Parts: sequence; C-alpha cells; structure tokens
Amino acid sequence: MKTLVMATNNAHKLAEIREMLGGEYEILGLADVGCNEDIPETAPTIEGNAEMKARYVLEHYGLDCFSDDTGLEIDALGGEPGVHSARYGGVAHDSERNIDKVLRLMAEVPAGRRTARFRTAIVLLQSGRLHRFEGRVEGRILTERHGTGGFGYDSIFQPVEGDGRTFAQMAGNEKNAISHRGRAVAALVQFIKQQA
Ligand code: ITT
Repeated sequence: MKTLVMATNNAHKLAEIREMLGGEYEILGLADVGCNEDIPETAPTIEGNAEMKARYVLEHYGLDCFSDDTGLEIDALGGEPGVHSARYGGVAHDSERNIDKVLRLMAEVPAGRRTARFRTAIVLLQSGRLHRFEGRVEGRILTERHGTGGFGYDSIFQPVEGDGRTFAQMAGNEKNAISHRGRAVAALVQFIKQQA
C-alpha cells in the first residue's frame, strides 16, 4: 500500500482522512514518522503555511505528504483573523479568547456587514510534484455564541447554506458536508483516487 503523511498531530483530522482514503493509502501523522517538532508556520498566507509544512516533511523525512491550513476571513475586519486564526486572542489554540476578541472588535458592526468565510488550503507534495486544493464556506459572524459542538470559531459562524444554525449546533457530518475543510479534503481525495 502507498504511504502518505498528513502534516498534523490533530487526531480528529487524521481519523477523518483515514476514513476517506484508508482503503488505498496508509495515512501517517507526524508522530508516526517520529516528528515531534513544532513545524514553522510563518508564511503570510494559509497557502504558504500549508506549503511550508508539507515541504518540511518531504525534506526531513523524504515522504510524500499533504498539509492543510485554515483561516476565518471576516470582511469587516479586513480579512482578519485569516492566517492568524489559531492565536488571534494572543494565546495559541485558545478558542474562547479568539472568539472574545472577534466579538469585541465587531460589537458595533451592523447585521448586514458581518459577512465572513472559512477557507482551507491544502498542499500535496507527491512524486516530486506540488498540487493545491481549496475549500471555502460563506457565512456570517453572530453577536454571541450559539451551540457547543465543533471547535474554534464554530459557535459564532452561521453558514449561509444552512438553516440558521451555527456550525457548533450541527452534527459533525452535517458540518463536514458544507464546510471549508470538508470541501478541500473532498477535492484532495477525488484527485488522489483518480490516480490510483
Ligand atoms: P494543526 O495542528 O493541524 O496545525 P490547527 O488547529 O493549528 O491544526 P488549522 O489550520 O486547522 O490549525 O486552523 C487554524 C485555526 O482556525 C484553528 O485553531 C481554529 O481556531 C480555526 N479553525 C479551523 N478550522 C475550523 C473550523 O472547522 N471551525 C472553527 N474554527 C476553525
């Protein structure tokens, strides 16, 4: 079986991709290849960060690899938090602080101007070639949290394609069907399956 590394230690992301590609590929996470370093993510765009992580794995471990990076782009904040989404509130991966900061900055923004989108970039380095994939979902930023599911900014993001619920009020499979990452991963999987 062919092997592909996903440049993450996020167990949820690994389980999701194994479910979609498990029959055809052995999917390894960073820990599985002995990578315990914090791979630098210092590019100015999510595309750049995804590429940085994938190149790091190829250079250090010599294995085909793909990597994803996601940003929440809020129009009233000039596209922020964007590439800074994980640490917008000042502490890496502290979602509550991240959300507090967004709600504070948007306190005066009227309903009609609260548009936003999640965007996921995936970079695949396979057999020496680079391939890019993207997924996005449009929505609105609410004025307070709704729901307890999901993670990150889910409780304040209401997708336009839904029925008014936030991502945090949806079941995982409902969210994945329309989400940024779900769409980007679907594009990656379709590409990989075509080659198999
Ligand atoms: P890695 O370990 O794989 O790097 P991460 O959590 O650091 O995962 P992501 O690129 O997936 O990095 O996401 C960056 C941030 O964007 C993340 O910390 C969340 O705050 C937010 N985010 C990403 N996907 C999201 C989603 O589906 N719903 C809500 N927030 C999300």
